[in-house]
Amino acid sequence: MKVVNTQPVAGQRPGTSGLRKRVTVFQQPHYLENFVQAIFDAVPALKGGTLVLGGDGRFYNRVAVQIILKMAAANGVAQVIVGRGGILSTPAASSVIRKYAATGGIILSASHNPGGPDGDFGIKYNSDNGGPAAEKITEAIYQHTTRISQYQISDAADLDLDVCGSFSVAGMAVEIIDPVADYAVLMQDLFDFDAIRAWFAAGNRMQFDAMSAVAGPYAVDIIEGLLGAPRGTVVNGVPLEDFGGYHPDPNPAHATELIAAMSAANAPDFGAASDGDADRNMVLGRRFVVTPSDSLAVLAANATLVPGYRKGLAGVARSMPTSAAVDAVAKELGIACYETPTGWKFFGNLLDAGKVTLCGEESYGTGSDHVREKDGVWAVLFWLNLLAATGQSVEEIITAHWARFGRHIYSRHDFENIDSEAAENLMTALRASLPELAGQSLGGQVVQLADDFAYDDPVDGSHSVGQGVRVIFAGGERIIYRLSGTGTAGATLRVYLEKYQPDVAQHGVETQAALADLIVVARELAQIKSFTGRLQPTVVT
Ligand code: VG1
Ligand code: CO
Repeated sequence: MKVVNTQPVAGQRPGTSGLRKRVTVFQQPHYLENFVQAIFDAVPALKGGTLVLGGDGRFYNRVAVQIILKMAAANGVAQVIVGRGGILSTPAASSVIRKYAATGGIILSASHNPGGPDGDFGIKYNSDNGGPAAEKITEAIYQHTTRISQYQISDAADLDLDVCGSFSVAGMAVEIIDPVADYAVLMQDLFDFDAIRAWFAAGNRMQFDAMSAVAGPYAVDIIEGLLGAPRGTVVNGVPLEDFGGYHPDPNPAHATELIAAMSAANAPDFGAASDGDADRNMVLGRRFVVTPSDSLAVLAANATLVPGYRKGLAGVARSMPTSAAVDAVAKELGIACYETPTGWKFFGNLLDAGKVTLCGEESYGTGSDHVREKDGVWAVLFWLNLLAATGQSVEEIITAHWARFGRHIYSRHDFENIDSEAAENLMTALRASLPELAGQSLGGQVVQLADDFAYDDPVDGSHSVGQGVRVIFAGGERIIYRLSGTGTAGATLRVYLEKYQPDVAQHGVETQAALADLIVVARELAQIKSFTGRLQPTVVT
């Protein structure tokens, strides 16, 4: 065991989901070690406890796993459970933490950000409930990084990560597990695998694009293996350290191969994709895109068709920028609907307290109380179960949903990699304009409420401020502005746009056309062009 002298490195405050930086930043001497030591210092229970460890397999994953194993041994961790090859999807890590009652977990991922030597890396700590550590813990970790002077590490040899079994690193027990097995068992508890198997056997076809990321092994084992879908149903199913050079982000802008396959004349019945760490999902019908906000609402409305949710839902939750489609379902079901800040960590308390069963975000994230992360493969299996149980197509399910609840027309416009100072100035000016906005008419619509979203956690009473500017109109239209907390270069301004359309005759409209007026108002109100020099967003979802 060695004690290594070190100095604080600036900028190690975790963002929306852990610490994300360029790989080259993580490769700087002591950079990773400082942050990992700060985790051990901020969570004393890890001493003598069990730690779950794994990541999405991106470049630097294996190096980081070896370093963390040696540091865990030197910091007195009793046992580490690692996925074979250093692999665990984010939802699988969450399920393993819960199943083995671990003290916590370290997940190595920069999620949907590109990987490779010039790409991004990330690390985050999850607590014993399996979910992202609450803000007070991430803040404590950060505080430790600002005053760190030493870290502890063993000089044990590297462990072979590619064989399952029980091993030891400097006297600490290490259990290398199959990354898929426990997760696959959990999925079989929740979904009607027989019905889905029959759906495939009847000749229905699917394409699952794992985007050369960590969902590959999960999707292959579960969808092609247990559910009997034909080989080739999962494409890009082998995780690559650089995701083949692509953005492993399941949205229409980045999952272009899948969009093309689902638009073809002989398109499969169902399409799906997931992101770098397999917690996000996109689902598609034949020539039909489903927005994540609608997906959450449909899962909520139809949950009792699925064995794991047959008893109904305790409540639902969505992040503030996510559309109110699920609110309409909750109202009809007579259950509570919570509105939280962006980021999965805010769902943890609600799930732990049994206040909600399903939750989701507009950013292609959906999940339930089965784990404490959003879960891409779970969402896809939920949809497969609905397709099998109803015999309907994706388009039929969505259009029937709109007919029943109205359509919440929704889009997000991202302005990526803009100058950080310009982005801050834009938000400052916008916030300053809020007090005068209510009652004003913009583009013919009267502003009902304009504020900077703050959240009081109903379980632990914690108060989170500055969670996004919202401008809500009397007719229900909403414009939301936030700066991303997951990017690694410059700033990303996210503009979220929503309009409610109850009239069935109008449900077929093209999204951007239907939102055109609101888009103009949104850009003018925030003076996007004058602050950022940008006329158009770089990504539209
Ligand atoms: C984004 C999404 C947010 C999501 C977060 C982590 O954060 O907007 O909804 O929870 O990514 O998802 P931001 O701060 O960039 O808007 V993942 O799959 O990157 O862990
Ligand atoms: Co992710």
